[in-house]
Amino acid sequence: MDKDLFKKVVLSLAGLLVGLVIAVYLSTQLNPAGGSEATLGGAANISVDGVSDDIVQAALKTYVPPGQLDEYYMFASGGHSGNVFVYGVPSMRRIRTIPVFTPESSVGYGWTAESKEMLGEWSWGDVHHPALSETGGDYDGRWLFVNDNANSRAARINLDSFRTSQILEVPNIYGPHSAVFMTPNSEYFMMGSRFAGPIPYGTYSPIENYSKDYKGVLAAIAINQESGEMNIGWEVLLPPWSYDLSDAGKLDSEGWAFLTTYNTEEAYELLEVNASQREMDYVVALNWKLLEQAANEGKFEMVEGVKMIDPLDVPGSIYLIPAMKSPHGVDVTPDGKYIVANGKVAPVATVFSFEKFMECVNNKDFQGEERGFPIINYEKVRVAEVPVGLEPLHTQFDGNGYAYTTLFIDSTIAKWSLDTFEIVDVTPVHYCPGHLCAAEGDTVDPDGKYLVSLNKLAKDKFLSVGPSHPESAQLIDLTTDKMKILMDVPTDPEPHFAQMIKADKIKTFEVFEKDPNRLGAVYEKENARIERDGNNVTIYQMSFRSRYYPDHVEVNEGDHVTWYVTNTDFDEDITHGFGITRYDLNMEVQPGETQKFEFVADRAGVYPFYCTNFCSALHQEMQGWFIVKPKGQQKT
Ligand code: RUQ
Ligand code: CUA
Repeated sequence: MDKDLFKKVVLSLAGLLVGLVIAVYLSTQLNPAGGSEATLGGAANISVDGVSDDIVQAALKTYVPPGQLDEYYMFASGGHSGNVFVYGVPSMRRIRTIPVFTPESSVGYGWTAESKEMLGEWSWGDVHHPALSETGGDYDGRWLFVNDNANSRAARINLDSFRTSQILEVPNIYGPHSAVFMTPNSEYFMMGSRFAGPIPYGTYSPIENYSKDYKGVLAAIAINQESGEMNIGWEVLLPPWSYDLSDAGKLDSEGWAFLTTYNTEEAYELLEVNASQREMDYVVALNWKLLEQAANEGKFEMVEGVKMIDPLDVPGSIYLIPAMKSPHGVDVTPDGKYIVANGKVAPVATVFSFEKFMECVNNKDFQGEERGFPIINYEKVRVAEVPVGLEPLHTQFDGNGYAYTTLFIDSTIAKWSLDTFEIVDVTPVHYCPGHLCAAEGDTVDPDGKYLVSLNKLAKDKFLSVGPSHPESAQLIDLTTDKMKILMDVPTDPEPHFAQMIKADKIKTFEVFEKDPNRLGAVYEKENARIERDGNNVTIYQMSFRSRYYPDHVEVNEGDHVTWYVTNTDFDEDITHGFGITRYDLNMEVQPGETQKFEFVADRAGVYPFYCTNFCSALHQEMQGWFIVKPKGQQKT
């Protein structure tokens, strides 16, 4: 028997067993009313009294038995928690919280010297949109980038360690909500502004000068292909409109970026009404390769240390495509041929042809201009207005020729054909979906297996926790003709966008390697030590099952303390914590890793420290004393 066939047989036998266990369990739990026969891989019929066939099938499709792993990772934005949440699909188990813009004491993020420096002066952030790195328009599993809509920052998470490794402040942008979206070979990710404001930061201009002095900005953040290091490549000035979540062109449309806008009315009060006056706003089509070239040729001014390009100096870099009334998300189809703009205030998803757009550009076939940018002739580029329903927000793809659009007001997801532009299926979701996430659903090669609806409201879906409820995510099966909801899970605020990547694309490492050149690292007891240089004390400490070495440390009140801890256990998952009581210090040190605290010992007394991660049978004994001698008692 060949290996694959053998695996299939083993798996279907295992599946059968699991199914039987569930069936027996369910039959003991539920009223025997009516009955159901579920067919398991054609191998057996499972009849469960009182349980519909749908429920049995859904349970079988989402149950990941002990010892088996999920097929996908889903990285979901944690909104104003400042975090990223990692789920396994199809089990929808939350595997990890990755702190990004907010301190998280469970891993010492915000207390270690390195993470404290990364977080800088801000104590919160607002993560909206994750973007996985790409090669050839497909996820490659190297890095995940996210935006901070509140404090105009970008962050990189290394996917070999699931840790935030860099935070970059992006000047000149007020609230980069239209972010982050990735170019097909991770040359850049882009960040476009939600708010307009005078630049640089700190410039005063009264609100009446909105149209003249307030600017929109898009930043192109360049990615070092070896290290993932982010640097600001260049920025481009935009009209003072609001830019929403955008997408980069791919394949046919590679080299372009598409941003939806609202408030082209340039209203600065009562936006709810005044920003919805026009029947049409725009999709801004931006030729990033041309702008990159302009940056290389010196066609920019330096603003806050950043190359700022005025697009009017680079003819052909920006075109406006009329799009229906305050559109929200814009998504490029997997083949790069169509651009789908979701209406928000109009009940349609509008499909534009990239080929026809290029024809208009080449023939200078415009219907006018605004703020010096040519307006493309709407009738010539629009191929369909798909009547998806009320308040369409975002669209994803399955790779089988279908698109899926969330309808916020209708509380549904509409499935429609990219060939006939007809709606083929609609499923209710609970409730008010914003984004949705299909398996690799925004790449050139979507998997089409699962879809997750990221819903803003979850009233009555979970046990009540008071007036405010969690948000909800619903897993939907895309392998059947009709979309089928398989399960609901609660999520923390706020599920904006998520991306789902095949699990085998991510390669994590198991332990930090021994590196005698690493600053502060010690691996042998004879090297562990406390050094003093005037008021500066440096501690080189080891942690291993089940002690610290040294396990008491004495300093003088007022000393500046640099405290390195190296975990010399090179076993996967043997993490030691290190918390100093009543000194507001806590960290984790992963296997083989060195971490550092820097602080001033400004209070005298005795402060026990201990290991906060349960690591061994004698974990409770893993402790020591930090002793600070009062000023008056120190010898000079
Ligand atoms: S945009 S819910 Cu913040 Cu992601 Cu559409
Ligand atoms: Cu080390 Cu507990």
